[in-house]
Amino acid sequence: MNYHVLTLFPEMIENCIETSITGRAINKGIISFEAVNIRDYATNRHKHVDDYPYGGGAGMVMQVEPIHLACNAIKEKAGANTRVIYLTPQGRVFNQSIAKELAKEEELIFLCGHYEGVDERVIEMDVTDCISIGDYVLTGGELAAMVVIDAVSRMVPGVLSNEDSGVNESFENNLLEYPQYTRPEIYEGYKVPDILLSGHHANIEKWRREQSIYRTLKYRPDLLDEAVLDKKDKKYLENIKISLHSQD
Ligand code: 6GU
Repeated sequence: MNYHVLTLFPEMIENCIETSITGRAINKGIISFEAVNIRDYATNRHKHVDDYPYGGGAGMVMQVEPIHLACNAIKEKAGANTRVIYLTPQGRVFNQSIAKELAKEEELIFLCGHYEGVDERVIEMDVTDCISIGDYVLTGGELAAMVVIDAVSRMVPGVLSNEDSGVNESFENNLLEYPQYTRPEIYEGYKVPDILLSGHHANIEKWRREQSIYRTLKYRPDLLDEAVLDKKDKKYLENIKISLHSQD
């Protein structure tokens, strides 16, 4: 996986991606990235990349030309059909299934906007996907690009050291993850659930499954509509729904 990030703040991307698991994946040669400074493609003397909006209004708009030139330069290496993802609150809301889908690509171009956004012709000419990371507004697309890159990278084979750790986790099958504990067994009176110390694997699996369902019902009931549940799961769910109702 090769990421190309178009940005006015390349150091923001570099600092972030070179840290932790994505940094290790770069060192292992599984992923690579380049942060491309859009300003390097400014054609005017002052290296301006933004201007006042036609029709008036607040703020500045990023110009089409430097972005288009930068995009074309990247596509020379990455291929003309490389997807160009523009991070914008107007995009499709990012989720785990989009992360998995993007992880299948070999090259991805991310465009980070600033100011009041980019000239609409960039979207018409170059952008293939618009992605938002949620219903709030950021000052720029860099953090959103990093969120997407992080989530996509961990779906690229070989990035996670234990391949398993990408399977039994939140949003897999639209269920939240079960709670985890490690030593010590008791901390300031707070105990690890007995079942996890029992050594009884089938019971532990059952408990974890039920915890996943319970948490999803409690914190993200919207996910349950899409969750794949078997007969036992459904029975458990009905029972906890009844007992939660009797509590209110
Ligand atoms: Cl992708 N960009 C910006 N600027 N703000 C956002 C966003 C993206 N997603 C949510 N808010």
